[in-house]
Amino acid sequence: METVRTLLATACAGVIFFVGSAASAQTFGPSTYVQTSNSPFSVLDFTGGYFHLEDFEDGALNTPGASALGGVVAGPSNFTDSVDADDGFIDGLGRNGHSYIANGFELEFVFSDAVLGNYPTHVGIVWTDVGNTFGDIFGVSLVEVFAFDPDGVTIGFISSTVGDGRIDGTTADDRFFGFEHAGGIASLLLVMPNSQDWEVDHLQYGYVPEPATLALLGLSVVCLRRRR
Ligand SMILES: [Ca+2]
Ligand SMILES: [Ca+2]
Ligand SMILES: [Ca+2]
Ligand SMILES: [Ca+2]
Repeated sequence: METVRTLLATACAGVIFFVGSAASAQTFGPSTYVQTSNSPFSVLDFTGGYFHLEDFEDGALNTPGASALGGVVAGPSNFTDSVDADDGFIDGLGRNGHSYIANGFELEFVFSDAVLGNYPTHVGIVWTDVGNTFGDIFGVSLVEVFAFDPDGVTIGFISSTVGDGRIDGTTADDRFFGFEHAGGIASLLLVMPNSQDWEVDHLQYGYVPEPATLALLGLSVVCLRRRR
């Protein structure tokens, strides 16, 4: 019994330490993306949670629990840079699909835990075009992606050079950026210092209930009871 008590006391001290320490997100990409199966999230099991993918092909951002600060759905047109497969053909072009165009230096996607039940543990986006860059090489430029937790703390950051020197819907340069964070991701901020007409597509977000988290919650309850 004494051994059990010692083990439990050690475990409880560990729980308090773990719960009190901020964790950073795991990052994914930038990686090539011409169709949904290129997503690193496509191999994950979201059973018991949820997964939503917005490809904008119905002309609207309307998947559950996601909204945007800035930007608008665009396409089809000779300059639309949708994910390649969205128009039915993987042919190096996304002109006949729909994308989401920034219309500014920043674009933020925000997730609602009230609608979703839980903040997503996985969030990703495909950067499809950098637009008319200035003070830089035409159609090639630095992009920045930030992930924030429910407290507004930055938990992940990826920056990379994206673009193929064209703005007319070519897809070889399209890149996936993603984050995984067990504590939840409340928003995704995209920043382009050198362009205002850049495009993204395939906003995707999911929640995986983690057995480790559930076990930790159970242990936390035991610890709280012991402290009373
Ligand atoms: Ca839609
Ligand atoms: Ca295509
Ligand atoms: Ca699309
Ligand atoms: Ca492109």
